[in-house]
Amino acid sequence: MACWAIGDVQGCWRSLESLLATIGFADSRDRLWFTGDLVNRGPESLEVLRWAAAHDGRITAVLGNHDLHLIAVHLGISRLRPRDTLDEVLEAPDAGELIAWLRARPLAHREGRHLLVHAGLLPRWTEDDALERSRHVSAALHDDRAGDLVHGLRYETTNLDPDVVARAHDAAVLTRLRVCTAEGVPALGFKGPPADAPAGHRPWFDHPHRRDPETRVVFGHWAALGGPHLLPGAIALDSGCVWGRSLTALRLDDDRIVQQATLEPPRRDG
Ligand SMILES: [Mn+2]
Repeated sequence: MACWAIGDVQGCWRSLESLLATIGFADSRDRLWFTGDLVNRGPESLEVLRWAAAHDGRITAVLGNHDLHLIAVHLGISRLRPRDTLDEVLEAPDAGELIAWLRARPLAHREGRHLLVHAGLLPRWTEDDALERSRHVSAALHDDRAGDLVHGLRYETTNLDPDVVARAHDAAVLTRLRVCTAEGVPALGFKGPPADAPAGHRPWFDHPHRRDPETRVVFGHWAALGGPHLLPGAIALDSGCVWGRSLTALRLDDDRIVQQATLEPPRRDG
């Protein structure tokens, strides 16, 4: 049995299929972790979602910002944006089931010494904090607070239940964080490389933090980081598949890295 962690797929089905063949993934034996953002920007989000939902028992996927955006559009809270490639999912006969599957994914998952999240943790958060916040966000996503939660996430409105606003903040950190101050104030709009971070901000994993020194946080989301990278206490797996670079798999037992050069036509509007 092998467990591989795979970076941001973003609808790049052909690259994923080829990577799975290269690592010899067998669903009778192996498991896969996904860093989230299974969908959007790439051409075949529907195929990726159908495959993932059909292999539910072998897959641990956390929610990314693009996954939450799809949920928000499906709920009628957000509209599609010009660069989105989600129409095929939304118009599919099984859209309801696929998006229900996505909504049931966590935002953080821990096994042994690995913690899986899409984006990152604030310096003052422990692993337990991240998991507890993930559970609270998931609970809100499952019930009638889902609309308010994704509304709060999208518009950062303050006229909502304070508890829902707090959940939306936690969800934004877990799915969008790249850089923050030492006090844990994130700059969520920043997408560039670390050298270009706003004054006083550093990558979330570079700050002194409260995490267990034995834990390694497996994350994606930050293509401009130029991953994959084995960092102190963290593993960056977004290697920019949808931007014409590659899709990365890392075997959690021994850090073996396998990459598939992108098979999709590259997006140039990053
Ligand atoms: Mn992302």
